[in-house]
Amino acid sequence: MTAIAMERASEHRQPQVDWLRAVHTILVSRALDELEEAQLLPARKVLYQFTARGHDVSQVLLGQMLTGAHDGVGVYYRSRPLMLSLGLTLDDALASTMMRSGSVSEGRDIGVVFNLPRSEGACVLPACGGVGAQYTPVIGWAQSARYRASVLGDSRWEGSVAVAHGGDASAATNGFWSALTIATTQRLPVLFYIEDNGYGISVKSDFQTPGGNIAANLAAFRNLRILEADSSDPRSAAQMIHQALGVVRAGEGPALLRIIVPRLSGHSGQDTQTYKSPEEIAAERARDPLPKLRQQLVPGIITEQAWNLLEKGAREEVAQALVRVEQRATPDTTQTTRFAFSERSADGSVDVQRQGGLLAEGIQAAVGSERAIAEGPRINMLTAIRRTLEHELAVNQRVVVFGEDVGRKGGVHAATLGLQERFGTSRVFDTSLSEEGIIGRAVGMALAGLMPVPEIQFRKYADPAMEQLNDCGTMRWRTANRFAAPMVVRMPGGFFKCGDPWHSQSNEVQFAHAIGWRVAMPSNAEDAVGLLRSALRGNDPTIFFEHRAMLDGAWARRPYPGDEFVVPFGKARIVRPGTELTIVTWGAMVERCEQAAAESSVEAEVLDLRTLMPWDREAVLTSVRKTRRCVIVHEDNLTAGFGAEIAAVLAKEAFFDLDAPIERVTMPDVPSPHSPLLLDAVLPSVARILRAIRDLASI
Ligand SMILES: Cc1ncc(C[n+]2csc(CCOP(=O)(O)OP(=O)(O)O)c2C)c(N)n1
Repeated sequence: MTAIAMERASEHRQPQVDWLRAVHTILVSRALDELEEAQLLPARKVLYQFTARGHDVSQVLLGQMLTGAHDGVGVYYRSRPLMLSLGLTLDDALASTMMRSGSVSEGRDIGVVFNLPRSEGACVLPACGGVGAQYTPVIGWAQSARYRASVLGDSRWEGSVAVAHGGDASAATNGFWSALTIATTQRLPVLFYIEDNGYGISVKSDFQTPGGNIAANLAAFRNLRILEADSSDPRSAAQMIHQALGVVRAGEGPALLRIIVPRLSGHSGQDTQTYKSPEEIAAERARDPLPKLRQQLVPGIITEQAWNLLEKGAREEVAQALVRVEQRATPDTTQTTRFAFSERSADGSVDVQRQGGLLAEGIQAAVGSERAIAEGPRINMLTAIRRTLEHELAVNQRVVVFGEDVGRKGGVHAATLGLQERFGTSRVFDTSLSEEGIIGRAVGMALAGLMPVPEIQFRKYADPAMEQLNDCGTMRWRTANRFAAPMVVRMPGGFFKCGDPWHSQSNEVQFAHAIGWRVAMPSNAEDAVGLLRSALRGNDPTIFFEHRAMLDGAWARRPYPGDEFVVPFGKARIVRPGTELTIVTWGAMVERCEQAAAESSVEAEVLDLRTLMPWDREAVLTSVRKTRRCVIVHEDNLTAGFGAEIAAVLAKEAFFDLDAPIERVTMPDVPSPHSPLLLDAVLPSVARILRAIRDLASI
């Protein structure tokens, strides 16, 4: 343990609870819940209400103990007392549920899905509506705390911890188990803080974990300290929270604290709790920690009179907050489409998010150059990717590369070969086999100021990570540009000699359709270098699709274009100029289209889109307006493939310029088949493309 960590650990031998402040926050939280339940929900001024009554006392105590300079907290929809304890103002809390401007999401997200950007003090990572989604980003934060202290030498991060706050049912989710595996195998400073109210909406805890006690079931889990507490004894609960945090803060590895709490009303405002008997409800009420806290503090620590004043004061405070919040403006509807991606202000400067990524910390990457300075012989796309990663790792200490088999083996495709040897195991590392864990961890790392470069071994295996990918993509928008998690997800996919439904999927359209992701699909080594570098120096999350057929394909080889070479997103490349027909394509189909165009007697112009989000509409429209005919070629399935989007834009924008229907040459709507014979029968072949060119030219 370092000196600073030891000092911080000793500070925490006794709970540092400011009882007056705690009681004040608890009472404000109660009054807020009561106001919403009794008035604002029936009046439809609040549309979603999640009471925290019963959960409030222990949450506020936890919040008071998160005193690290860079503690990271993952919360869920019932975390409002914790948020108030961490510094969320009463007005902002109420403005969030009432969907007023100046709130944490500007009315874009449910009012209990909170976040709290902080350059100093406990930072609350943007919460999600999905149960269990909070866990793996917290892991990324914890790993980054260690990285920033030990690799970047930033002592302010020493002793910082990450806390994941969830309910008992959330301990059944993939995210929980993924996070638990990573935290315990890597001995990360993480506290799993599980509030067990006995229910997930109406389903009892023994459907979530056998016997209903996750702490008991994890007793044999290695590298995990287990603690239990009951909120109806608030002072000893405070002691247990303090002890659990002390373990984690002292660098002794992760801990899990299960704390029993009553849920004093329905799951949400809509839930009438018909599934509970009157006896069960009465028993829950009897466990309300607030009267117990009063018994424990009055009169020894707080006088009866002071308590009563606090109670009255809290109700008045909330009533006054309501008056102020009702005067706040409703969110500006003209702004709703802003901040799906990083944006620039009128003066050209980036409208930087408050937290997440490098720009938020004032670190500006070199712009690079669009001029390729060809160096040496032609190299394959795989080497081009490896070399670009190597250079960016060398010039930017915040870049970290990780995934399954990425470390010692150098990746199953060999894209990271030798990188761990050169940069060490903190910067290039293997992960457990959990794609949710890989992407969720990357989210937490990006939020903690690193540039994560996770690898998904094969495109299809992004499926288990889709929740984290989607939540990452929407983060900037749903926090109204308070948070963003720029990263580059490398993802090999597509056919390679043979196909199969697991390793050969392309389905790039899924990411183009998801909100907030930039999508690159290079066809050759030079573009791979430029696009990867642009993404690594960018301010948005990016999917970098590495086509397996092109990684070592002869056609895709190009000289290395230099260490500063960048290709901007949204700029198509004219692979072959022509005047009679336009072929729009990307990825592995570019080579086939070029060949088909060369073999045809038609003057076909071949456009390689290079990126699908954004895609170069202008280049396509300009070409089609000139040639008046268009064939779109992609490897992905026909129905709702990205070609459908291009065709829809052309149908609207170039309707009167077209002399023939828009044609699509794609895979039919089946998965990629394994037998090369079957694969060849369905992949767009040079012959099929050629036929489409000829047919279209003859109309
Ligand atoms: C992934 C996902 N599945 C289902 C839901 C719907 N849902 C919301 S809360 C909830 C129960 C969660 O219970 P628990 O984690 O114990 O927390 P509590 O509400 O009891 O505090 C469910 C099923 C959801 N939000 N996310």
